[in-house]
Amino acid sequence: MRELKSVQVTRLGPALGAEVSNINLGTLKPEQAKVILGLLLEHKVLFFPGQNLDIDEHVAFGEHFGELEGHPHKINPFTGHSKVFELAASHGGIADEWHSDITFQPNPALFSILNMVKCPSIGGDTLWTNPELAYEGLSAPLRELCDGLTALHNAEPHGRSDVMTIHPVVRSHPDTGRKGLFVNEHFTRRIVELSHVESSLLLSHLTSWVASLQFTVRYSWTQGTIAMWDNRCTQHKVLNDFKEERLIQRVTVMGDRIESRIPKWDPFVRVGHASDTSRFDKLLLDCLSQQKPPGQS
Ligand SMILES: O=C(O)CCC(=O)C(=O)O
Ligand SMILES: [Fe+2]
Repeated sequence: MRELKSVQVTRLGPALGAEVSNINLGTLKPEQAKVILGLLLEHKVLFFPGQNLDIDEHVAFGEHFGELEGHPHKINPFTGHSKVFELAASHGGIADEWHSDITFQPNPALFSILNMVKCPSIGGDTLWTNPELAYEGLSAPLRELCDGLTALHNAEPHGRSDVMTIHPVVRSHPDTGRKGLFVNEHFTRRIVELSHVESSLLLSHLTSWVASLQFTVRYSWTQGTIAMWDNRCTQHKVLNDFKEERLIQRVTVMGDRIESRIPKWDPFVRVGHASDTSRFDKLLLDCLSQQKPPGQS
């Protein structure tokens, strides 16, 4: 109990993010895991500098929060650990587009827990943003429009365009009830109820709006830092501005359940109306034939 009281929390900005010290994640007790969950709800992304966990400690830390799952497409022979996903910059592992993790699956990642194994002496910061603030900052008519829409996400960045799902454009956090935008630059391809042209315009607005600096926090790494974020109410991206090796390992807590929302409108499909622009609707049609949108039986 004494150890819990001594945890120190320093906010890193008004939008989100806090650094937590005076806690040893390698010997975490269940009651301390509860404290971390409370802090995560409040700050959305937490940083624990100076932890220097080995792989087994990293996995054990993650298991306090639920079931872990390796990355569905990126197998990392290096770690030899099925639950640990690794990104090495020297092998192209730089996640430099805004995203939340694994949104191309019906049940995306809940929490991600990153170990900064090796960081460049300068550059390679990661940014997180708060999509709840971004949603709240939209005009009332645009919020209302977005509330009734769904979007197609797929794993095209991993060469798997065929792995796709549909999520609401706005989701409510199950623990806080706060609504946030749930479309991202990396995995979201199309708004289901809009035409291709309208979808591109709206997605481009929403994905750049969510990245507005006032909603973000930027973290400069030191080796051995653990970061943990809630994918239900954040997005992140790495700044690709470094030359030296940058190596991260991540464990992913699965189990996100996105509330099913009945879209206000039908999908934009024009069956039997083939034209030059039909190719833009192909992915949507393929997806709809694979699955029904949320809320439709
Ligand atoms: O390397 C980073 O800072 C973040 C990489 C990333 O997107 C992830 O681990 O989910
Ligand atoms: Fe990520």
